[in-house]
Amino acid sequence: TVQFLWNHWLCSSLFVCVRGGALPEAEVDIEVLHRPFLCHRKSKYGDILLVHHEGYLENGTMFHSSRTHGDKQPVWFTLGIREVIKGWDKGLQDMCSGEKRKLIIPPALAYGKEGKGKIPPESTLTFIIEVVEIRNGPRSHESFQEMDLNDDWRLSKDEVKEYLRKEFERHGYPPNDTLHENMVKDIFAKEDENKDGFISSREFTYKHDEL
Ligand SMILES: *[C@@H]1O[C@H](CO)[C@@H](O)[C@H](O)[C@H]1NC(C)=O
Ligand SMILES: *[C@@H]1O[C@H](CO)[C@@H](O)[C@H](O)[C@H]1NC(C)=O
Ligand SMILES: [Ca+2]
Ligand SMILES: [Ca+2]
Repeated sequence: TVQFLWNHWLCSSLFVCVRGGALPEAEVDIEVLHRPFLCHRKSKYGDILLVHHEGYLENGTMFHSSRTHGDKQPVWFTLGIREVIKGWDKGLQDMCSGEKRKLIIPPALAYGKEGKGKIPPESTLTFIIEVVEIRNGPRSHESFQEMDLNDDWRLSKDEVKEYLRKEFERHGYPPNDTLHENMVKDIFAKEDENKDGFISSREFTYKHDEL
């Protein structure tokens, strides 16, 4: 994060970012196949999305379908943090819950020169993706407010622990005090930058920049 922020600052202050370079960024071709009439919120960087997806190679062969492969369940991922291929991060913004899109993703935003598993090198991929649910990501302002039980704009260790307990419950895991204690220690080691024993809203949300 520090490295990133440093680079970021450097880029903006020099007005030129070397990494931005001369090459135009590859684009995702987006086609909206279905958009629900009611849309309470749209997906944005940092949100957690639950999606069903089917992926196709250039010759039309389906290489994956969440509806028929594995446990046949839709999958959760966080938008915009490279948890998935870049093409998804770019192509799944501003979506409503229930919306369905077709994305055509060039290799540079998918598996590139190497390919992966069934996906040959330099493949342009087509995905049909349906968003089943959208939730506040761990870095959202909403999440912070939800975690800050006493509204003092900082997270205590107890508040973070309580949050972990609830998250475990929500995902169907039994709470585990030892594990939560350890996680809280890890979290504070990384997030409590000024070591005052609290995660301030600034310490919490600043990492948005990483997205
Ligand atoms: C489509 O391409 C993949 C990967 O190159 C190959 O394995 C598969 O046999 C091809 N399918 C057809 C129908 O040509
Ligand atoms: C709780 O977490 C600790 C530390 O990760 C682990 O060793 C232990 O087996 C867990 N207990 C239960 C009941 O899952
Ligand atoms: Ca608090
Ligand atoms: Ca702090």
